[in-house]
Amino acid sequence: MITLYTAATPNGWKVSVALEELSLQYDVRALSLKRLDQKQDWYQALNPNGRIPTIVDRSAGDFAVFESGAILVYLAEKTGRLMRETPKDRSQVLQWLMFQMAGVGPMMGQANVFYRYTPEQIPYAIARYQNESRRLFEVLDRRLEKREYLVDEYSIADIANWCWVQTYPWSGVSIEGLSNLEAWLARIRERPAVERGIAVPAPENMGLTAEQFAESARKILVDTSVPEEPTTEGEGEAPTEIGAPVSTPDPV
Ligand SMILES: N[C@@H](CCC(=O)N[C@@H](CS)C(=O)NCC(=O)O)C(=O)O
Repeated sequence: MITLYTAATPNGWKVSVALEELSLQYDVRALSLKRLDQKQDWYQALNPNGRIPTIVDRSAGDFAVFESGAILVYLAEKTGRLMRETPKDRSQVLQWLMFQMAGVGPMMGQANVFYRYTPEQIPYAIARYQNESRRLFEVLDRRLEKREYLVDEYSIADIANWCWVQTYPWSGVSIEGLSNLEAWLARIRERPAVERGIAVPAPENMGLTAEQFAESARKILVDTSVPEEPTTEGEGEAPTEIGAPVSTPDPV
């Protein structure tokens, strides 16, 4: 059994999609990013970075893994699935996984921050992160020419990239003219495990309108001081007082 600490964001979905694809048994602890659950001591003992997602593998001596890319590799190695076998193929899966971790995720995340959440509009920052995201989409599109998946067979590299790229409208980045990318987005979307994975957790944000979601995300960024309600979720002793985070939380 695996415990997944998560929230309804692309980095969280990467793990719930992989767990669904692998038919692994897991239970979900939904963290409220707005309430800063991720900054609590009990959680940072599992994830020193104070962000979601994290897994704890109960069948491996309560082994905790943080960083979504590392979690995907851990799950692939645990099951021998969603990863290619030869050293060269495996390297290619890792290359496209790292491409997501170091490029697509951070760039789209910053595009979201400047396009959606900052109270002040900074055109240079918006353009910089949207253009860089679009450039990365073009790299993916070229890679997917005559390929169904990034390393030919569906792998953790596809899961990682797909969970971010499919949120392109939220980042305000166009996929116009990128027909290989568009076909790949649709192909993966059809997978039942993906459909189940992106419905995890039964999120606080689900059922919100786009405007309500944006407002909630803006509050995470701008109002970082005091939680509105006490922490009741998660494991261990929930402290009665929550300190201000050391840095501005990043909602996605
Ligand atoms: N590199 C990390 C990034 C994790 C991350 O940025 N998570 C965001 C949600 S997608 C988060 O927890 N934000 C809340 C915060 O920064 O406090 C990973 O891939 O696991």
